[in-house]
Amino acid sequence: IVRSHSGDEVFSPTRKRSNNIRLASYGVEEYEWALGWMNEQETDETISIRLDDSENKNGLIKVTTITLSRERIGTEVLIANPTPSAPNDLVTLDHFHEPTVVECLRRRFAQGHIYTNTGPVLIALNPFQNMTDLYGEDVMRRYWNHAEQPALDHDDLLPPHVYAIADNSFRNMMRGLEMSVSSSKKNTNQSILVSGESGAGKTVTTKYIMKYLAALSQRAHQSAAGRTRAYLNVPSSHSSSDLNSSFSIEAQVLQSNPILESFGNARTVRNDNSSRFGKFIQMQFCETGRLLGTAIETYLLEKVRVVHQSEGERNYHIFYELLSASVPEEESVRLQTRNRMPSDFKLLSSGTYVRRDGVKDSDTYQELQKAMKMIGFSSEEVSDIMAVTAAIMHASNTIFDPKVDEGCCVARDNAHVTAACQLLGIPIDDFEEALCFFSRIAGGQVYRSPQTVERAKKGLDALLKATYGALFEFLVKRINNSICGHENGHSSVIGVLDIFGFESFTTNSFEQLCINYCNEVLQQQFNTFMLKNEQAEYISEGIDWDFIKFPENQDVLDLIEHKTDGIMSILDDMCKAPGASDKAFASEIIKRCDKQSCFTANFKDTSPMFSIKHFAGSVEYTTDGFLEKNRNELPKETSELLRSSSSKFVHKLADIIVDSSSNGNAEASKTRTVKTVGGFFRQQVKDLRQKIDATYPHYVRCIKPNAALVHSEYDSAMVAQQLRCGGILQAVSVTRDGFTLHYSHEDFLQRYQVLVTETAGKVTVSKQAIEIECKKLVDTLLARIEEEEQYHSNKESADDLATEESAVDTTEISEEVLIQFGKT
Ligand code: AOV
Ligand code: MG
Repeated sequence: IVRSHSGDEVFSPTRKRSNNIRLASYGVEEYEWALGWMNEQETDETISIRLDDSENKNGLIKVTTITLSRERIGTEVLIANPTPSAPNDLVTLDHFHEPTVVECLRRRFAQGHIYTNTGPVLIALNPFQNMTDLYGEDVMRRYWNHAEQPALDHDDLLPPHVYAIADNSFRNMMRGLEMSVSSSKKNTNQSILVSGESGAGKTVTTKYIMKYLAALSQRAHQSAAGRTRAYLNVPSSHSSSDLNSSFSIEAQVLQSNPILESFGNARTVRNDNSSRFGKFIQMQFCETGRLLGTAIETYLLEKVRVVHQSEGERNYHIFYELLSASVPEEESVRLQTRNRMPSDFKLLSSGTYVRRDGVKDSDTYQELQKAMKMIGFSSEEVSDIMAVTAAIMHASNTIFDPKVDEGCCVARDNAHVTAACQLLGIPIDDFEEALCFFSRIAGGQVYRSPQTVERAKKGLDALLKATYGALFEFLVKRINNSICGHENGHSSVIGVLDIFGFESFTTNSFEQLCINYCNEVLQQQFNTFMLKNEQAEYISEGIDWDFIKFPENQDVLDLIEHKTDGIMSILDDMCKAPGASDKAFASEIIKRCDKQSCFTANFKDTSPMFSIKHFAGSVEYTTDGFLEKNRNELPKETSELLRSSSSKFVHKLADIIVDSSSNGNAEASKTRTVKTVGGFFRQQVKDLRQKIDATYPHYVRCIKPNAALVHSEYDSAMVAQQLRCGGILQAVSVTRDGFTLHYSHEDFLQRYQVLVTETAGKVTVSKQAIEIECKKLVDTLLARIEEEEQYHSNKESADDLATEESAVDTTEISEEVLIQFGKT
């Protein structure tokens, strides 16, 4: 790209590219590519580049001129796109490589465009500021009008948006449903897979998708009443209140969010409203496009947060909400939390009490109450739920006094313990017995032994975590009971996935292994769909095509999930072995996995570690705590304690605990074979993959532009890391060089025949005949495009024509179509 004053604009590496991706060290690294200009006075062998320092916030790079051999072009020097270039779809870039994508996204971000298409993937940059104008009902309307009345709107190309993705999935589903009337084979289910790291905007994006789909459903309902098909030509004269008529199924589905967020979200270092669980929301639609219900599946709630939070983090929002000013006096009296502060409770004593994002706990408390009502929780249920939550808070303040001889007892002069026992409906003596003693059966005899203070504290933590986990599981089931459509009553599903992104911290444990395993599975799905299948199809169609290499991660998946020699199976075996330890587990995996190329073992400071080379970078895991975390055991005494409660609700929670625990009773074990946390999660991930494979997927990659969570900063290195982690660039290369649209001859004719008057109306049946028709159609279209281009070039040369109304801007469509057809 020749810039008249200073030569070509190029990207040049400022230093050697590092392969070591550490998501935890945001902002530390400087992006290794810088923008520069190629000077005109270059020789045959060398080029000289003037580096631009405007990108460097620290002012480290001064204006410098470097001279490089010409051979470096393509590796160390990459040609950039013209400066104003920041297209809606990166597929259309002249020069396509990582730095140019990073640069385009930066330009778009600076202009307030947070959404960018890259072929079929929508990139969403977190704006870290309120973008009310971007999501209003008028904007929704523009998107569905555009899709429904393309003939009227064709000069108004809408920018990329999460609404467009939602709209597209809905229309794909409806088109599929229509076609499935004639052929039962068509798959109508869709999925929208939202990914990205913590704080990138997945949950916010998911909520906008749900909101848009709910609004489309309302439209379908209204138009069905008017005997018009929803997704066809419907006049858009809805008032804003139409979109939110309370207690409709649409409104109820949206209200599941505040409940899940109060109980499942917390402030972390990276995000003030971080979801500490994954979710797959399956919205079920009938053939008219009306929402019938929604089934929510959740994954891996982070239970340890209930008893421990790192510095600068909070416990789950609900605890602070229960202490906020919005709680009515009689309620706080009942819960014995009146005039209490977060600092009064051990489980909230991390020292961080407020949210930085300005959201008030008193407001979210009110939203939660409203949501529970709308979903249909009875006032008794709400009061039971709040009682257990408050009991968990009170119980965390239990103090164990050591006894003179042996063991310990619960300090009785503690109002919190009394409150906890009252709210849980258990006598304080039983509470003490369950935590301060344990029983063993030997030789048919029951032996009762005292516990140390240390062990009693551990038992209490286990009780609090298990109870909270069961409460969360109860809430999900309860919400599903209300909003889930009937099993066979729905025609199609749009699944929206909001799940934890790849994680790599300074210390990584069992949770990170599970999360990263899930990401490997999703990455494989993405690779397979975007790259493998796509290219396999070109080859089977006999198209001349250079196969693009893409990262295969089956070896990593085998390493983790192999039935006998995978890390997870070895862990499960070790959990069953009596007296096994984390160290023994480490030795075993080293023995059995060491030969695998993506595995490295290393003992560091006596703590056994192993590294896995994930698709997004190497992660080092420490095996400390793996066995305990995977076992998910709750001492029998504590589950029996909850069973002895006078509250029916607490019994329900005890049942949930027993059912999900690995040492559950024989009855429960029969119904579920997988009992360890890892085993259960593996099964869930497998089911998820199967569900996704049975859908047409749409992808949204959320990207966090900076670590400071501010709207004004764009950290190129951080954005590049996230692009690499998502494998986006390889995928885009395929779509850029490949075919974005796939039609069977028949569908192609059906869709485009109308554009060519001479052939319109003809019905052709044989494959050969269809092929002939398609060829004719393509030729005619190409001729028309050429005519149009001619018109445009004439137009450009004639100044007075430039402002003419009739100059419809179809250049962009024409080029795209031309490229497609040209290739065909
Ligand atoms: P996450 O879901 O990806 O993180 P969130 O969706 O919770 O991230 O987004 C984090 C914060 O970024 C939100 O609370 C908003 O303040 C802001 N944000 C994100 N998207 C937008 C948007 N489109 N418009 C305005 N603000 C936005 V995690 O659940 O931590 O993995 O675990
Ligand atoms: Mg989230």
